[in-house]
Amino acid sequence: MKNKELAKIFNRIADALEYKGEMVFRIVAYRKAARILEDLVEDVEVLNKEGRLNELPGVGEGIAKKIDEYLRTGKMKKYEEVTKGIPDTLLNMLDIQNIGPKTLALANKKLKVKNLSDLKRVIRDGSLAKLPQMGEKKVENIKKGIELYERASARLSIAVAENVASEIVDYLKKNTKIEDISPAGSLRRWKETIGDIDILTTGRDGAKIIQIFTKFPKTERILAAGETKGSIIVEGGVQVDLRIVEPKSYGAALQYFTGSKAHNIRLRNIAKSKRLKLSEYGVYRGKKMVAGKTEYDVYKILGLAYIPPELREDRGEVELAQKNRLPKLIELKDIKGDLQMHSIYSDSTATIKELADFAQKLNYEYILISDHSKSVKYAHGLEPNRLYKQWKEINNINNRLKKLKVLKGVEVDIVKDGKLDYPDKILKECDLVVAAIHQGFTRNVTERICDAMDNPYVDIIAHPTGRLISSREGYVIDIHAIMKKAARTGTWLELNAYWDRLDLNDVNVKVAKEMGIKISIGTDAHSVEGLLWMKFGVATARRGWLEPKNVVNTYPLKRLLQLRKIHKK
Ligand code: DGT
Ligand code: CA
Ligand code: CA
Ligand code: ZN
Repeated sequence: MKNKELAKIFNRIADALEYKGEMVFRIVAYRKAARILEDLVEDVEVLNKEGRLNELPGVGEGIAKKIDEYLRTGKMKKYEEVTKGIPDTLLNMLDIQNIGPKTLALANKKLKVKNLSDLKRVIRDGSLAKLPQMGEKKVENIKKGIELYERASARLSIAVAENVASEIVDYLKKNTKIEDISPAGSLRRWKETIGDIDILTTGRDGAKIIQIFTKFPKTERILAAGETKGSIIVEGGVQVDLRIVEPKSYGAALQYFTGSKAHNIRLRNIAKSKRLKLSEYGVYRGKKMVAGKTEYDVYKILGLAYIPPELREDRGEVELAQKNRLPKLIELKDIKGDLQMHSIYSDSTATIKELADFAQKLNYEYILISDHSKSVKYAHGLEPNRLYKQWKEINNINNRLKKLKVLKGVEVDIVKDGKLDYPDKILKECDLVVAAIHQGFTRNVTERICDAMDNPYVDIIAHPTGRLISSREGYVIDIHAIMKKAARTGTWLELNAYWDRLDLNDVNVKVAKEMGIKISIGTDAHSVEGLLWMKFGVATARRGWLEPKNVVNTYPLKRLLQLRKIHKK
């Protein structure tokens, strides 16, 4: 399938145009085409053959022609034309926060910056700061951007890691005689980013299993292949470690290799205090093995309740397990609906009907359509008349649906001075209102969000910190002040389940719970498949110790709507 390949090319065209200082509206079409192709489930070649490219929202004639040209000839004139003379290493740097295309072009012209190490050099020797309109402060910000960029590119997103790991697990199940198998490490703990993927298994012929493992079709390099351990690099530069252990040690090994290291250290100390020895092979009293086959046995003999992997970060879970007072964590099956998603009315590829049909398959009771409001021009935000048109469509769909209710909502923009992008008259008519910042990331964001929470119709603050895990640090805000205000006004805070946001994060969500704030998990889907991101939201909620009662979208519809702050006063 050439979908991803084409998406990359369109993104590259947009990068190059940006670098050349082209007008925004010329760039938007390419970015949109890239996004559509990334999300597209059908094969773009098939669509093209059947002459159905124009069915894709946002694919106009110009883009369709370019897709066809590329599929027929393996080339795209426009791409070659706009990227001519600009090295890839330079365009890659557009992903660094705080350095824009203009600065990059200037650095290239005046200081011959062609790649990241050039850029670091001109920062070190002070020459970047001396360029017109630069200065120390801007350079300081670029430095921070580079740090984040390097940190993020060294680690994988949970979504990518989970995908790779499940492919490998399936491959091993199909091609070898393994018994038990499970991911371990940070992946099993559902951390938001993953350093490397650890997989653990039992099986008789270790060497043979490892051999087959190294033949996984996406293997790029074999780092090690022994009898109990294999290590490979797969496409995209991801390292995967496979370990084979004896069945009687499987639980102890799973416990050990799941970590975290800090959690394991706590356990080892508890073992010591009970005159036991804990290792990856088992729990021993003297020479006698007293536990190891299952993780439950290991925790039990240490006097602990079973601790779910998402809690194993030494954040107080060990103490509670000793008292048998661990939280009863939320599970995916507790989720009764999704409270953030976009439709084709703004910047998504999915129609409301498609979203509703898919939500029914997920056994949801409700979904909230929350398209962007009018000021968010780049996302085709809705003028009131289009919102009303959408509501009519929702009414029609609801009339036909049996099990699911589509809720009318909006992701209303918090504009300059904390005002909202729609008047109360409109917000009042919504079933639920999500509010968020999408512009003016540096201007008194805390005050603006707090002002928005004073509005009785604002139910949810979406992605409260605004970070993007791979590329953006987030707004300059006082998250504690925002939480205090949320607690006082009864506003719910979102845990955005999109894997590059996960915002609020695990740590903040735990604080919010302790402050009595209710959390709303929303996928912020921009396509039908985006609804499946819910699992990353729930995993992060579990890492933040949330129970079903802390999360509003575990409640049945009637109760959910009663929980709105408007009904509380
Ligand atoms: P990552 O890969 O950086 O996202 O994080 P992890 O947690 O997967 O770490 P990794 O892959 O280095 O090791 C997997 C697990 O093995 C880790 O969570 C705990 C365990 N482990 C590794 N090295 C040590 C160690 O030196 N001491 C202890 N107690 N456990 C370790
Ligand atoms: Ca790991
Ligand atoms: Ca590892
Ligand atoms: Zn948003």
